[in-house]
Amino acid sequence: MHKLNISLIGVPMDLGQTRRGVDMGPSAIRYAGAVERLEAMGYEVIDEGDIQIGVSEREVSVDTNLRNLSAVTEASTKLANKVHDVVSENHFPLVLGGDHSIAIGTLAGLSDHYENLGVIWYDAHADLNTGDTSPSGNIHGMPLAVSIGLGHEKLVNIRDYAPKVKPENIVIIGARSVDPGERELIKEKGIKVYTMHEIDREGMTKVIQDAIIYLRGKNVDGLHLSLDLDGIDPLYTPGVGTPVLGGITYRESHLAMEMLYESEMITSAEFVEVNPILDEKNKTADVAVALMGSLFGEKLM
Ligand code: NNH
Ligand code: MN
Ligand code: MN
Ligand code: MN
Repeated sequence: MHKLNISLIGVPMDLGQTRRGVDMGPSAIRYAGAVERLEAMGYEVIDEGDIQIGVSEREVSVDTNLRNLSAVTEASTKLANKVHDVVSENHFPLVLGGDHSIAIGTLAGLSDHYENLGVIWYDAHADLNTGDTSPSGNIHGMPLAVSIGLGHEKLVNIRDYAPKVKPENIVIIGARSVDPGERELIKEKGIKVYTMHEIDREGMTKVIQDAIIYLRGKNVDGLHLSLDLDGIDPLYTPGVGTPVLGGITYRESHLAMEMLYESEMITSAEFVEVNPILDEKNKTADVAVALMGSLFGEKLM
């Protein structure tokens, strides 16, 4: 991460799911001091402002069960173009959500800068649903499937190329709520998953060490961290739309971020699903900012 300038991009998106309030995530994370925290560590931070999201007129569609497909496609395309520009300027893109559907845009903007992009998906969920397997029709449960080229063609083909990521370049960490169709896809595509079982059993140190060795073995030339705050236990991050008990602890998450910093592999990141309306005193945004500190190399002394 070598002190690249950081471009902060807010994405006030809530159309990928049905709980209101997650569109205020970028404000909550800025309010929690993201810019100041990173500047205090010596980074130059450029706040690029927010991507404009279309109004949430309830989209009724006849040919798809995907909620708000057009509005999500439009916003994803704008975000993708912005992320693409930021990387062209050799800045580090740090994207603030917004629900996790925004990862569709982030990855679409990133991936054509790399031959072989890797992705760490830190999440209670696998986000590998398609229209056929989704229990909800919510696009925030689909971004990882879209990035490997599966799902609605409008989403899959943003910026006119697909797929964005190879399934074998993906590592999921923290999974504990996986739908049947997702489980099948994980097996079929050989996607690497560290569930809570492996984290409990081997410890976060071993999990991150293994993940790094695995991704180095794939010769990734860039590594995106997509961090869904619901990956962490709702004890620490209650302000998320779909909390799942039994998650990663606050300390384990810091350790994971510190080890990722030490790996010098991370080239972009996003922090998603912060919903200040469901939160307790901005706790979840505070955790996001604290974890950003560790991801960018903040030392305890
Ligand atoms: N798997 C469920 C779905 O597809 C829930 C997804 N919710 C998330 N994903 N928050 O990270 O609807
Ligand atoms: Mn510059
Ligand atoms: Mn997610
Ligand atoms: Mn999740």
